[in-house]
Amino acid sequence: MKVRRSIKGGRLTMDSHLKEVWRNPAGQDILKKVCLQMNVPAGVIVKGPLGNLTLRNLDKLTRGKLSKGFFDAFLSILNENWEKPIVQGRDTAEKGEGEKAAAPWWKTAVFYQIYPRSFCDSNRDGIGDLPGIISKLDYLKDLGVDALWLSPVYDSPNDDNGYDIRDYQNIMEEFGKLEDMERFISEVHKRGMRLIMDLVINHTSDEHKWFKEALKNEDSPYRDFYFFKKGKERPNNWTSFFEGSAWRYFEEDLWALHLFSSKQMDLNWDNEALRSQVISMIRWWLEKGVDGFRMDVINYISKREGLPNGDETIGQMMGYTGIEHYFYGPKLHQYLHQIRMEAFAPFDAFSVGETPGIGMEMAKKLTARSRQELDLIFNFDHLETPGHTRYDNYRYDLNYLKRYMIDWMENYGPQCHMSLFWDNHDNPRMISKVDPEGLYRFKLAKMLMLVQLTLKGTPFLYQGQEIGMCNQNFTSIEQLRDIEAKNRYEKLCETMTAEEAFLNVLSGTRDHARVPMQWEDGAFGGFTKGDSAWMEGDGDYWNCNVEGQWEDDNSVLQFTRRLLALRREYPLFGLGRFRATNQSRKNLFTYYRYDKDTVFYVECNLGQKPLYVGKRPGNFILITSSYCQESVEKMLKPYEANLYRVVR
Ligand code: TEU
Ligand code: CA
Repeated sequence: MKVRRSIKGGRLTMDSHLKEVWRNPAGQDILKKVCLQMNVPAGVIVKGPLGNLTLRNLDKLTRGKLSKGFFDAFLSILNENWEKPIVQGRDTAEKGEGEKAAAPWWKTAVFYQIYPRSFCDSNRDGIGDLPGIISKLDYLKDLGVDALWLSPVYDSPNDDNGYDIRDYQNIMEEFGKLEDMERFISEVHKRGMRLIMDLVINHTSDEHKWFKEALKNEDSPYRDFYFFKKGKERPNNWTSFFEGSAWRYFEEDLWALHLFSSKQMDLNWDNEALRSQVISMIRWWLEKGVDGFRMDVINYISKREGLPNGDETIGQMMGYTGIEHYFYGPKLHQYLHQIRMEAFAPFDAFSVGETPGIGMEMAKKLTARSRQELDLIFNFDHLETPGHTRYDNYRYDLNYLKRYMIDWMENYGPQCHMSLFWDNHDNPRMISKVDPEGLYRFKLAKMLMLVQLTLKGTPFLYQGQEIGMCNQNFTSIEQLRDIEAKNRYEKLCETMTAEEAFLNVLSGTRDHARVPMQWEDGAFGGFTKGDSAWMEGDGDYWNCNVEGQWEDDNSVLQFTRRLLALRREYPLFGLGRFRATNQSRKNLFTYYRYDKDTVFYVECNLGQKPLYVGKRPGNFILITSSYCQESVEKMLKPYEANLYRVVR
C-alpha cells in the first residue's frame, strides 16, 4: 500500500506514518534507537507493516503509555530537523582532498586518551599528575600516536574526577600548576604531537564562582547562567545520570538542575553572556597553543524551553527521564555553530563532540563539513549489543560490531568522518566484554587493535589498550571510586542485598578503565613510587605492563607500534575507500582498504572457534597477524586477524 504523504505544510503530525517519520533524519535515528533498546530489527518499520502505522494509532496501540508530552517533544524534534544534511552516499574516498587541498591532520591522526589521575605519579602522593605525564611523552612518541586527548585537569573538587570544574583557567592542585600545563603543551609540540583538552561546558561544579554568586544573590548576573527554579515541588520529573532527581534543593524553596552529580550544575546556554564567557575561555586556551577539544556531553547544552516533564515510558526505556527534552535540543546547532565560528575557526582548532544518544543522521548534521559545527562525534551505540546496558553481565558478540561498522562505513557519507574507539574512561574494557575469562586476552587485544587501526576514520586509543589491559577483579564496593557506580550501588541496596548490588555495579563500573596505568612488574605497576595509590587495580601488572612488552616483539605493544607506523606510511587508512566482503558470514569480518595506488585486505575471525576461509589469492602478501606463526592455509584460529597487502 502506497503510503499517502501525510505531511501537512511540510510538518509531521500525529497522522503521519512511521515510514514518513523514518524519512526525517532525527526521526530515523530515534526510531533506530528505540528498536535497538527493544532489540527489534529496524526493518519492521522500513519494510514491514509497522511503517504504515500512524503516530495516532501508535498512541492507541500503546494504550496511552506514551504521554502527550512525549509526542509533542518527538514532533518538535522532527519538525525542527527536516532538512537532509547532505547527499546520502556510499563510501567514497575524499573526493579531491588528495589532489586539491591536503586533508586536515585529524583525518589521518591517531589519538591517545590520557586519564591524568591514573597515568603517572611524579611526586609519590599516589595521584597521577602533569609532570608524570610529561615524563612519559617520549614513550607516547615512540609508540607512534599523533595526538593526545587529556581528560580534565582543571581546578575541581573531584566529585566526578574532574568533570566538575571549579575554575576553567586553573589547574587542579593535585595535578600541578598552570606552568606545568604550559610546559606540557610545549613538550607535546616539541615532539611533533598535538594536544586536545577535555571541555566540560554543559555544567560546572557547584563551587565555581559563577554558581556560588548566583546562589547567594538572586539578582546576580550569574543567576541566569544556571537553571534555578522557585517552588515547593521539584520543577519537573527529570532524573540524573547518577541516580535520583536531576534537581537539588536549596533553602527557601529554591531548586537547581543537575543532569549529573548534585555538585555538577547545568549551565543555561540560552543566556548570551554565558555563551560569551565560555567562548572567551576557549580562546584563552587556544591562545596557549592547545590544538582543540573533546566536548563533554555537548549535545545536552540546549534544553527545551520550559523544561517540560519527561515521558515516563521513554524514561524507563532509556533509563533517564526527561532525556527527550535535551539530548538534541532546539538550539543545539545554533550554539555549536557559534562556538565554532567565534572560538575554534579563528584558530583552525579541532573539535570532537561526546554525543550520547545521537544517531547517524543527526551526527551528519553535527559533523558535515558544510555545517561548520563539529569535526567528529563519539557515538556509543557499538559499545553494548542491542538490549544490553554496560551493567548487564553478558558476552559481547563481535558480529554486532561488524554490522555496526559496515553500516557507518558505507552510509555516514563523504562529508563526514568517523571516530573509532572501543575503550574510554567511562566504559569497561572491550576485551573483557568479549572474552570475560581472558582465554584469548592478548590475541583478542591485537585483533581489536588491527580492526581499529585499519577501519576508515580517526582512531582514539585509551591508555592501557596498547598493552591489553582488561577489567579488574574488584571484590568489594570499597575498592570503587566512580560516583556513578557508588550512587547506583546505594540505590540498589534499597531493594537487594549488598552482595547482589555489588555484583550489578561490578559489570559496568567505570573504575575498570580508571585503575593506574601498568608500566612495570612492580608495586602499583610502576604508576607511583609512593606507598599508596588513589585507587588500586588487582595486581595484573605482573602479567601485563609496558616494560615487559616493550622487549617482546610479539607483544600487543609492539604489534600496535607496527600498525601505527603503517598508518603513518599509508594515509589511505584514514582517507581511502572501504569495501566489506563476506558480509553474511557469521564470525568472519573481511574488508578491503584502498586508494588509487595501494590495496590492503583485512580478515578476522570474530569467534573462539577455528573458521574456514578458503584459499587466499597468491598475490596476498601477509603484513602482520595477531598470531606469530603463519596461519593455516584455509583456516583462521580463534580471534586470528591478518592484514595483507594485495600486490596487483
Ligand atoms: O560522560 C557522559 C556520558 O555519556 C556517560 O557519563 C554516561 O552518560 C553515563 O556514564 C551514564 O551511562 C561524560 C564524561 O565522559 C563522564 O566521565 C562524566 O561523568 C559525565 O560526562 C559528566 O561530565
Ligand atoms: Ca602525584
